[in-house]
Amino acid sequence: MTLDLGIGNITEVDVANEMGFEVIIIDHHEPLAGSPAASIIVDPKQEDDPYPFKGLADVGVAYNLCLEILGKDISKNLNNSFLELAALGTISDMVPQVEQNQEIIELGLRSFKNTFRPAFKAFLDILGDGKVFEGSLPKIISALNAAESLDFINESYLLLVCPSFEKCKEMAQRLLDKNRAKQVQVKNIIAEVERRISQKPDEPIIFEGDPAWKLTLAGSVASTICNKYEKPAFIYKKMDKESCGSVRNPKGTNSVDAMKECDSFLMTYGGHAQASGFRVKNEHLEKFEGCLNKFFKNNSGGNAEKK
Ligand SMILES: [Mn+2]
Repeated sequence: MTLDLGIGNITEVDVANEMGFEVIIIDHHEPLAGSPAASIIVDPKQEDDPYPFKGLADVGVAYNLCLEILGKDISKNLNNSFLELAALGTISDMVPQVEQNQEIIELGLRSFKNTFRPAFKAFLDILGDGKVFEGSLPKIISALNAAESLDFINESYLLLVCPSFEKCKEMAQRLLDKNRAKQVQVKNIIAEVERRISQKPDEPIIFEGDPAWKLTLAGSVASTICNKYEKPAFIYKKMDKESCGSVRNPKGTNSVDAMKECDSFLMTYGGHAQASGFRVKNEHLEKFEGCLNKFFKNNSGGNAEKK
């Protein structure tokens, strides 16, 4: 079962099928050309999908699916528990806070104030004597985002399902510390990107990568750089043979359209107009960058009307 990805992974789903997996995709990203051969695909952005609201974060899609599966059997407490998670996920995915997103956030945060979940109690205890205050949510969200996977299990998951308050406090503190360290690393990468782009101020995009940069930080770096310079920002980690990166685009430009245009150089890509990702063979990096520069030279802001 894939969450928040899969709609663009035609090849990977074929491989999974060959290996004997049954694949279910629960995604909210834009479909590319063709759909993967999964047995079930839930994605409101599919062309023939009748769901009226297309702006859900993937956590919102998952929440709706839970309601659909559990039907009337869902208890008030379980629903509140889901809503707390859906609210946090919806806020952190930075989707527009309208329609069902707004509803999820409102109901989820109402429940959050009296949360039963030891993990959230632990955060609130560390951050503000157990009470919710103005800045507690962003702090909790960034801490959960700073988690890494240990043996393929995400630390945030382990924290969110941990029943012991004392243990949760240790884990929450560790994530808060990790987030602080991450902020320092992000700042250092941004400084390096800015040093490099000062040499070439006239390029229509910012396209920078390095073997030393952590892929998990690429999104944060790209966001800051894109906001500051108001240019599409492609930030990647260069590995032995391939590079993998995150993209952030100013409003009115479309990163997925740009990569569609340049997809002959790419291994995979996908996401949203304003935030997406890609994987590319290192020998194609230069051609990919050239193609993007050409696309954005010809389409600076021109896509605003299209969407
Ligand atoms: Mn997403």
